[in-house]
Amino acid sequence: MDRVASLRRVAFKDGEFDGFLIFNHANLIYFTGFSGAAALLISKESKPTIYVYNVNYQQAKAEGKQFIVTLVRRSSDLLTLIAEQVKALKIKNLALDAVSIESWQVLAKKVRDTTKLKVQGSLVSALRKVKDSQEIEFMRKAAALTSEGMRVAYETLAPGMKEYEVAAEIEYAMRKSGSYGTAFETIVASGPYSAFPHGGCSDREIRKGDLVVVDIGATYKHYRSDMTRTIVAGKPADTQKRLYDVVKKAQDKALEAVNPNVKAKVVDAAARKVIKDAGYGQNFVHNLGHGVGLEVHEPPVLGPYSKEVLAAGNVFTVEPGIYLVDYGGIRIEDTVLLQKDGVQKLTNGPYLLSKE
Ligand SMILES: [Mn+2]
Repeated sequence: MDRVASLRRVAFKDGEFDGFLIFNHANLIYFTGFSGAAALLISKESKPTIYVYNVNYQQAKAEGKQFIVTLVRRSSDLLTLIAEQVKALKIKNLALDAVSIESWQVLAKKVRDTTKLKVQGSLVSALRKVKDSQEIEFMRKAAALTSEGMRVAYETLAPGMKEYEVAAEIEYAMRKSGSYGTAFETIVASGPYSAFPHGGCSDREIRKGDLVVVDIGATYKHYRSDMTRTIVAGKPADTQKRLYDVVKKAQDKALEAVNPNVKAKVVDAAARKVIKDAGYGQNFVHNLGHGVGLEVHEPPVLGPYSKEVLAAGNVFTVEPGIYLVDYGGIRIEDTVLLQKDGVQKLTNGPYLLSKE
């Protein structure tokens, strides 16, 4: 309910809006605490209304005590119910977080005599960027589960195994320790596939000496985590070690640059400089990092063109990489929390290129 109050504060303060309609799934979880709502209508004073289909109605009544729960019957229609409520509450300027073009057209038509619509999702993402203490607690747990998965990755990975077998062991370990599910599709990308940042996970057999990029995430109570280590199956070669040291140094430099009020692009540049100076500037083909929370990719973006300024309460990844086509790739990633007094890693694991 606090979160609804926060949105009211930022959205209604100067009178630009007197209503806010939430459609985005992650935003609905953020405000309601559960995943069954189809929409949420927040007005200035009255209790917020959540709209739910029959399948989620009982759960919504049980878990959504601070909301008016409106059932969307099969004979009725979500946008009609919302339009009726918007009119009943005399909302004149309605902000929406996100909406399909189709729904926009239908809703705009239904309220055309009474209400102006405007998409203003950035107000919600600004709130979601700064995690509260409960969110941080859940993200610490998700990160601990992810770290456990990585521990098992080091333990299991060996030449002769298929990529999916390693993924299965990791996912099983995370799940058994309490993960609600994977935060995204597990990546175990070996040999030449490690050179593709989103190299996936296939039935390829891992060979001795392969670089293997392991990019995994657990979920806890809707909150996600994201972590990568690159592991050599067997004994690492000198070139592999040299590349690894560059990527590790890039991550260290980026973390040194992180503090409240620093521009995200400055942090990206700190990592990028290390990789560029080593001669691999062209091979770091993605942003340094991204926010994590209810979604695995959310604001703030840490990249060369980012306009974000980092702030206490942000949770994001720091994940430099070097990718050499036909050779392989190396990425090191941790999910970190920025607090007033500095940055803290939420994911924890060794920076070892091999267990040997
Ligand atoms: Mn990531």
